[in-house]
Amino acid sequence: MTSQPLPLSHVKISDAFWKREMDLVRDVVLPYQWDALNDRIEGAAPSWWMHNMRAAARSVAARKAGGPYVPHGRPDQIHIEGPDPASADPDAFYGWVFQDSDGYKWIEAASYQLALKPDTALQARVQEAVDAVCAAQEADGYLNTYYTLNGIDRAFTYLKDHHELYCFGHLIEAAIAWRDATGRDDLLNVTRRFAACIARRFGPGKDRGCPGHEIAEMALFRLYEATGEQEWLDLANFFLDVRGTEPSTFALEENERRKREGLPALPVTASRYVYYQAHKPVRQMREATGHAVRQMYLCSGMADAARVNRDGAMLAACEALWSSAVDEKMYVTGGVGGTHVGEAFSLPYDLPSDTAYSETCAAVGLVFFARRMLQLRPDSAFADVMERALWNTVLAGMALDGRSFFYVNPLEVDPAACREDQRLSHVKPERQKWFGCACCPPNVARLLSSLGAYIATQSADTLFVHLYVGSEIEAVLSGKRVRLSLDANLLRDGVIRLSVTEGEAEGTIALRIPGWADGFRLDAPGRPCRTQDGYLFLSGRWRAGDTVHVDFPMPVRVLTGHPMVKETAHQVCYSRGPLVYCAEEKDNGAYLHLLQALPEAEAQVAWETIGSLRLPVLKVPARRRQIGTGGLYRPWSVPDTEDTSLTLVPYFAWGNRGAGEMRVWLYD
Ligand code: FUB
Ligand code: ZN
Repeated sequence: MTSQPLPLSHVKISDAFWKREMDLVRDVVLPYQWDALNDRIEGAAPSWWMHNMRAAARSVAARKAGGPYVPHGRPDQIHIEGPDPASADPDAFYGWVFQDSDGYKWIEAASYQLALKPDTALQARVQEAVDAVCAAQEADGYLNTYYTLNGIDRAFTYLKDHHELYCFGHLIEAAIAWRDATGRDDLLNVTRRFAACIARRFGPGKDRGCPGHEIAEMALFRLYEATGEQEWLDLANFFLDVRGTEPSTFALEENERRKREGLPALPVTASRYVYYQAHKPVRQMREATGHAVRQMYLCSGMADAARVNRDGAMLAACEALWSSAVDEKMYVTGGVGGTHVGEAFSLPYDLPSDTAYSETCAAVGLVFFARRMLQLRPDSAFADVMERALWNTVLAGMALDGRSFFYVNPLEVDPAACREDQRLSHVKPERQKWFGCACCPPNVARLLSSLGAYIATQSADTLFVHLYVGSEIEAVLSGKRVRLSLDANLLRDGVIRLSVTEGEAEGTIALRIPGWADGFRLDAPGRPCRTQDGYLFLSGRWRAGDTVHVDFPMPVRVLTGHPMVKETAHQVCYSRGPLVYCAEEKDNGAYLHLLQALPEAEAQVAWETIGSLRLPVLKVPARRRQIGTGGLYRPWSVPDTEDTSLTLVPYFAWGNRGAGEMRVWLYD
């Protein structure tokens, strides 16, 4: 029994915490990011997004008027360093080959906000962005500013690294969101024309090829489901089926490039492309490998394929990849990607805290994958991970004031080491205003703005509630429309109240039993109830006024890592509900590694203000090891310690009070 997310306009978020996050995205993050896309933020790395769109539009217009093609001729670079925007060549491309995608994500995020609440000023801004994209489209439908400006004859010749299909995927997501929010199909038509241009080139009996950075797959499934147009389903399936087959399309294109550079050809075997998840046919994949964001996006597309095509072999691969990613390679914060070398998954159980990569986008991708697995097979294990990634790493990616961002999400930080030690050069102890490679900030914006699509999914006769985010939900149960009010505040406790506010229908409401809950107390007199796969299935007739209460007790939990995780040996971390906690220097002084947790001692919940938020912190009895006297190596003796009490803050809120040390794992 598969299920579908509800339309965004059918889930009105009222939750005290999450409503603020969503409003922050609308009121602060989107305007800020619009300025970033237009290179108007002083002291921040330029985005070049609007610059590149306008330059491409001029190039296209000049040719439409009969002028010659004047490429800037650097079609082999992955990044073109720009000068100060004020002195930039107006007709040149600057930034990464995937720069177009930043603005597409912004259009998508802004459109989700428009779907929730009309806003003339925001809509006008998005229209400006949409118009800029439409104007940059080539006459044959091709749309990518990097190749338009640097050498259109090289389009589609280096899919492995040059991200045209990645930008295409983000364009699809933006176009559907914009159409759904406003009814305007300008961007969707442009997207269809680009999709048709791609489908003329790639497909059975045409060129073989697939995205070097996945996302087009899941986006094409969405395009197919949004339009019913078969060709996009065919293209999505083609990209998945070609991936990892012999001879490797990535090797073939790499060899073409090498030939141009006078270099000898490389073997064309797929097995070399583990990093790109193109080392074997996708249905044979069992281990999460390579670049973490790519892997998560591929898994999301595979899960869509498993559902849409009812493909059992694809589902088996998804289940195995899920288990590899989540049971062996995920941080306690729901982050994935243990190594900064290639922003990638490392070996099973290799989860270093200080050199962690745990890119914000990879956690966003894990949320995408989890929701798709839930659509295939409701199992609370998927929702537990979705919630963990969302509440911890995704939220940590953005400052509480919405004005700065983390790309990398370490579990241990020493700002001095980050400054001095090259091995930590990727770890920023403070959130940044923007990035030259700015994939993460707009990814957080689009996920938070579409949170309603993750809270619940529905099948013909069942509404599954996966996330306890207070909201007003309009669902269809066995063909009948009902309105429900979901009351929750997980910062406070695990008490959930679900009431029917309008309508009458027969069917089932399935409430997730969170993995963090210490059992549950259900109050639903007379309502037939059973539990399965971590959900509480409540069935029967639902009428306005019906109310169900569930208390999911939310004790403080002291966690330890799997014994094979070397990094967490003899360490513990604290969590409560979906939140993982960490110690910061601001509350606990420097040298956090000298702290010794006392896991058996009781922790207390207290409320403190961080930024402008009242948040639950933990007060935990602990000991502080004394530095004492003696040299670098000393005779062992029972360590001298001093009793102390630690203040632990939610991981998502760390780094909002200036730079300082931070640790999630404490020695026990
Ligand atoms: O390559 C596009 C995006 O930039 C990736 O998803 C991120 O990991 C960063 O490399
Ligand atoms: Zn990113």
